[in-house]
Amino acid sequence: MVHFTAEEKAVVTSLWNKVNVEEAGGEALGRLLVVYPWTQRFFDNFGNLSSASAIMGNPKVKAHGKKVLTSFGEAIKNMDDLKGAFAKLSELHCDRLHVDPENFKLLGNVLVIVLANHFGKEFTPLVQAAWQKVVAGVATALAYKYH
Ligand code: HEG
Repeated sequence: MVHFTAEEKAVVTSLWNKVNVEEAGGEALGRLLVVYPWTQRFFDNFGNLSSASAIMGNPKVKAHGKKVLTSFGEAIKNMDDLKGAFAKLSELHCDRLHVDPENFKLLGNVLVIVLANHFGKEFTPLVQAAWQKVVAGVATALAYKYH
């Protein structure tokens, strides 16, 4: 499992404290659905996903993106035990939702791009490196209960 240095924890936490989970969550989930359109199959009850602008403006996408990113915040509080923090959600995504765990990696990388867009120069290579570890750790933790 990934290990985070004190410095990595500090840069990750300090950026996270400035993230608007509603805005960034909607943007990350929306971009996932636009860039990797096959991910739309999990959200067939979300209404109009017929174009990039429909997806980015869809209130259900925004609401679910907020939910996902709020839950992602648990990672920031539990960087020493991502597996424990996401054990229940891993079971849910495997047993009930049947989400292919490859999608967790895709969402993580989209989230990094959203953060890079938002924070610009503040998102230095070192900050990015720490965040890539977080999103990879969350993807591994969410896949852990798959069988
Ligand atoms: Mg998942 C539900 C978190 C990636 C598809 N996701 C949920 C819920 C949470 C969550 C907290 C609500 C659980 C509940 O109702 O008890 N999701 C979560 C995280 C991440 C993630 C933290 C990755 C960082 N999810 C993810 C991806 C997909 C997906 C990549 C599909 C491409 N999630 C999914 C679906 C639902 C949830 C289909 C159920 C949505 C609903 O119908 O309410």
